[in-house]
Amino acid sequence: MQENILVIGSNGQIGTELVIALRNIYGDSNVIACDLQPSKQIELSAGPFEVVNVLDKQVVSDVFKKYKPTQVYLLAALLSATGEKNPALAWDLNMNGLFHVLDLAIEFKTAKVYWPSSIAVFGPNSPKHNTDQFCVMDPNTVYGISKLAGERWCEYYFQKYGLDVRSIRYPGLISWKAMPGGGTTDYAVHIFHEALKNKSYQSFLSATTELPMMYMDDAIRGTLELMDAPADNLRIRSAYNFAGVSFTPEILAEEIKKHIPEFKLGYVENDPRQLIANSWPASINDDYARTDWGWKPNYDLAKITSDMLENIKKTVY
Ligand code: AKB
Repeated sequence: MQENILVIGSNGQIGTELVIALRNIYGDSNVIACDLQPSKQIELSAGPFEVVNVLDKQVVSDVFKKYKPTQVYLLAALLSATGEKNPALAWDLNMNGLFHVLDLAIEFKTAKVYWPSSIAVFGPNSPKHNTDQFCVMDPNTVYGISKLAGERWCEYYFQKYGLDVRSIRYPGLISWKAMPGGGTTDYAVHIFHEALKNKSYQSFLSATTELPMMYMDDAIRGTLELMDAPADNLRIRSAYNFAGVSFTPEILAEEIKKHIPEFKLGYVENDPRQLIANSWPASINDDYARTDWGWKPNYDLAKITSDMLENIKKTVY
C-alpha cells in the first residue's frame, strides 16, 4: 500500500530528523512536511511542504483533504520552559492541536497517528528512579499537564473510536541536525556547541541534576519501530515509557573532557528550569516498550558524546 505521511511540526528538533528518516523509507514525495514556514534545512526541501498552523482546523482539514494521509505525526508543541512563559498558548497549542488531528484522522480514516508525550508527565511525587509506566503522576508544568491530558485523550480515542494512535514519553533528546527549542533538557545540546566554540559552558541545571536523555538516532529508530509494530502487540495506548541513558551535567562534562581536556563547566544559579528538572524522574523503566515492540537503545553516553562532537565540528564550526 502506498503511504502518504504528514509530519506536522516538521521544522523542530524531532521533525527535522523524522522527515529525513521517513523520506528515506517511503520516498520524498510521500512525506509531506508541514510547519508555520518552510524549513531552512536544505535536506528538507527535497519533498512536499505545506504551510500549516495546527490551531487553524480548516487549514489542517484542507491538507488532510489534499493528501488523504495514511499516517500523521503531530509534533507541533510548546515545550516545558517556553510553556511556563506562556501557559495559555501552551495549553491551547498542545491540546487543541491534538484534538484537531485526532478528529480529522477519524473523519479522513487515517490509519495511524503518532503524537509525542514526555517524561514531563511525571511530577514531584512520582518515584525518582527507574520510574514505572504506571505510578503517581502529578506534573506541575503546563507542558506536563497538557502531555498527561493528551495521553488520556489518545487512549480515549483508541478505546472509543478505534483510532490507532501511538505515543512515546520522550526523555531529553540530544541531536546535532537541529537545535531544541525551549526545553529543560536543552543544556545537554547547548553544552556540545559551547564546548567546541568556547571550551566552556554555563549550565542552567546544577552539577548533580540527573535526567533521562536519549540520542536522536535512537529516538527516531524507536519511534519508527513503534509505528511499525503490530497493533495487537501494543498494550499501552496512552504513551510508552522510553529510556536511553541518564546523566548529570557534571558527568556529561567529564565525558566531554575526554575529547576537549580544557573544557570548563560553570553553573548559573536560580534558573527557573532547575525547578522543572527537580520535579522530573532521574531514570525511567521502559519494560513495556522492550517487551511490546522490542525497544533497545544503541547509544550510551560515550557514543553520544563522540558522535555529537564529531558531527557538530564537521557541520557547524
Ligand atoms: C523538555 O525539556 O521540555 C523536553 C522534554 C523532556 O519533553 N525536552
